[in-house]
Amino acid sequence: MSGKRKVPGVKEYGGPAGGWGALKATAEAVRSEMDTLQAPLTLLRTNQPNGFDCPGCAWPDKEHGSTFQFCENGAKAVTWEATKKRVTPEFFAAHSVTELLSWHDHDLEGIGRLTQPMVYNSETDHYEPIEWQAAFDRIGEILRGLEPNQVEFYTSGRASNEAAYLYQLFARELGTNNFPDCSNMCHEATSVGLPRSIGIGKGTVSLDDFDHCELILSIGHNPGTNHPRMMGTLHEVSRRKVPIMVFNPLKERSLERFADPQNMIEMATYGSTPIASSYFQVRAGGDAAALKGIMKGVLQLEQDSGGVLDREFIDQHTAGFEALVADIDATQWADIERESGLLQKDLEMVAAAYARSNATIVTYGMGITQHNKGTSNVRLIADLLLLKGNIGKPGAGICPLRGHSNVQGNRTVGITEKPTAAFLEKLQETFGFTPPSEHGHDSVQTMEAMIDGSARALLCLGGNFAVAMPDTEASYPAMKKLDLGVHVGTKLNRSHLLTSRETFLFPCLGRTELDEQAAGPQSVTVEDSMSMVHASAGKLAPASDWLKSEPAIVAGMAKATLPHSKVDWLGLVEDYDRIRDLIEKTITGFDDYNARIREPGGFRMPLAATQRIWNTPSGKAEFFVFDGLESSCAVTDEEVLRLVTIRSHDQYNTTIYGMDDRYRGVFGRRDVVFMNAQDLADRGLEHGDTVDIETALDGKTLRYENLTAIEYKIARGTVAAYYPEANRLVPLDYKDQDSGTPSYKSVPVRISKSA
Ligand SMILES: Nc1nc2c(c(=O)[nH]1)N[C@H]1C(S)=C(S)[C@@H](COP(=O)(O)OP(=O)(O)OC[C@H]3O[C@@H](n4cnc5c(=O)[nH]c(N)nc54)[C@H](O)[C@@H]3O)O[C@H]1N2
Ligand SMILES: Nc1nc2c(c(=O)[nH]1)N[C@H]1C(S)=C(S)[C@@H](COP(=O)(O)OP(=O)(O)OC[C@H]3O[C@@H](n4cnc5c(=O)[nH]c(N)nc54)[C@H](O)[C@@H]3O)O[C@H]1N2
Ligand SMILES: [Mo]
Repeated sequence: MSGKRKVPGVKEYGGPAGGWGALKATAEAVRSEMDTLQAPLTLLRTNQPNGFDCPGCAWPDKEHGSTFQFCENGAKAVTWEATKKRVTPEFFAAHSVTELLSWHDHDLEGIGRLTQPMVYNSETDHYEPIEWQAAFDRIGEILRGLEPNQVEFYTSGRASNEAAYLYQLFARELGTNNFPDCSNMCHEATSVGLPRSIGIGKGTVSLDDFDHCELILSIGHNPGTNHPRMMGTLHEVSRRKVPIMVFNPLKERSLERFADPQNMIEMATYGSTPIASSYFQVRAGGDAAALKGIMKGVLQLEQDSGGVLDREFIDQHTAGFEALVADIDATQWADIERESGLLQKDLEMVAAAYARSNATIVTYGMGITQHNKGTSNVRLIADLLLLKGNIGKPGAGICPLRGHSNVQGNRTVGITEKPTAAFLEKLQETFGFTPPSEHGHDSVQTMEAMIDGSARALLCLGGNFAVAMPDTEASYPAMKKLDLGVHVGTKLNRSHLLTSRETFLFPCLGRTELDEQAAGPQSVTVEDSMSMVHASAGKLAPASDWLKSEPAIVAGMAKATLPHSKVDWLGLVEDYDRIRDLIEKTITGFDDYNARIREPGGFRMPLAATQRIWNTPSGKAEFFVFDGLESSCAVTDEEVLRLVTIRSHDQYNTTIYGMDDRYRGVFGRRDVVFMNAQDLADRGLEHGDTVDIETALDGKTLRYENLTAIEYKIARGTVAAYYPEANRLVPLDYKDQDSGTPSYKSVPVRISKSA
């Protein structure tokens, strides 16, 4: 940020990521949210064998928490939930819903934990307390009056396996597969793309592989903020002198330099460790071209000197190699350079490193999936790995960084709008009702059905659906058209205030809290990014005596809705072992579920591809030909930029912990757009100017006005603004056609000085 003028709240950050700044931020999170006596013990129980799973992210734990792993953003997630602040009925009596809608998202969640079940009274415009049973009965009455497919069952990926399993059972017994979930906005491209390439929709690496890899390609993720415990791993890898090559349009500090708070010497000397050995500022949406460039370089090296490809693996285990080679041969360097924004010589350098490495891991996140061609991006990563047999080999593999702490587990236990016939048969066999086989709605389809009026009820097991979804101008009013809204949550958010004709707000236990049922204290289970399933048990006294667990709330609604149900809902909630027995019966991979989660660290779900068993139609790993170079839509107009929407360091998705983004040098504000110096100059703009952004797509033009443009180290042609505010600029139908994932990372926009 060499900007000539001073811009309020914008100041270059010179230090490494992590370090003392991270410790200071943790202390601040504890001070502002928690009882200082309780905090240290609670934080120490994070990710410990008898403790709870951190609600922060889905990165696994080394030997499942034999030592305490410090993590600033994990601490923020824990203290935010374990806060001493409370939202009481008196609070709702004092503030109307209309008034609360004018509050900032940070302040809404900041008032504390929800404490009692509430119902919206449209005459007074206030939320009022209601008894649990009365609420369940009324919900049952409304749902019975609707067609099953008029009801949408949203899940945000924090729900436990047990809660999610009961939830899908409820929906399917009611008669719908409408399961919009946060995964539809996140790693759906992985869930759709990877099975086509390697036969499973999950990553293939385990933490051990990072101890043996010889190269890491890190594409489109920001671990210092979003998977901070991964920084410990990258730090170790870097100290082993293993190259880490980063592809990201923004210079992210944690990928440049990191001081590990666990490392006493680094802390004492204010030292740090470089993370990226090379940093490539790819254009947003330019990854497909970059990946093709790397493959072109690899194939050239094979031609020049041989011995680069794993021929034996390709012959024995893959299909479609020749077609891939033909496509890469036909792709011209000039086109690759134009679309990726990177140079041939740089991509050839990556290819050479890849050719030399005997074990490569590719890690990736939202920079790959949230594009028009997100599924193709994922498959191109698989192509690159398959060329050298880097799947099912120690130290190698594909590593999608999942989002919510149990988003992967939710999918495993049946939260999907496209269930397999085998799973539905198992449900029928086990429970004796006929589940619907017709596919249901994903998140975008749900919002479309809400907008056109065909959806009448939305149940939300966590999350902040309307705010997380694209096109705010359309999504907010759509919430208000429903007959019924039900929100199960820990904290108040905007979706709760976009009230339907009847709206219920249910406070639930969080991960940190003791869950006491008839059979005693309960554990729930979760699955991390590396398919490890383990138990999680909170110890804190619940935020209020009224709270119910998520399984209990789901069971309460189901029982009240389905008078002739085949499921013993309340019996299941008495002892979660009974829910796990049913999961074991109906889903493969959970053998001895109850016994195995009692082992510290839990167990790993079966991952066929790691054994080089390919559950694809051909029985082989399939190379994929992407005929094109664009991950995004083609932009030919020089004026048009690509907008990526990103997370600050002080937020968890739609939860805004604070207004700073320390590593990017933004403090006390979020109304900024990051721009390349040349892109500013080309528009006659300067660092600090007030600008308007508008979409450059056919159809409705979406606008976001009065942002401050700031000069940043970002690829030319790419601009960035914060999610969720920038969702007003993402059209709902602008999405990956294969997976339905909204293209949150590549919206064509124009930027001009505000009038
Ligand atoms: N503290 C914290 N932790 C979180 C979350 C949080 O909000 N806060 N969210 C959780 C969830 S649900 C998720 S899904 C994950 C998200 O974790 P990430 O995947 O890291 O998510 P983002 O911050 O959206 O953006 C990722 C990075 O992609 C880069 N990028 C954008 N466009 C492109 C592109 O076209 N190509 C490439 N190569 N890079 C690009 C951005 O510059 C940014 O650095 O984190 C999880 N963990
Ligand atoms: N523009 C843009 N939009 C995006 C993205 C982006 O990168 N750019 N990312 C997308 C991604 S990857 C995702 S995953 C979605 C996230 O979408 P969601 O998962 O819907 O959103 P969150 O902000 O994680 O949900 C926050 C709320 O969850 C509730 N909550 C917290 N803990 C618990 C709990 O233990 N139980 C229950 N029941 N509720 C709880 C609280 O009430 C809190 O207000 O957003 C998507 N939207
Ligand atoms: Mo996510």
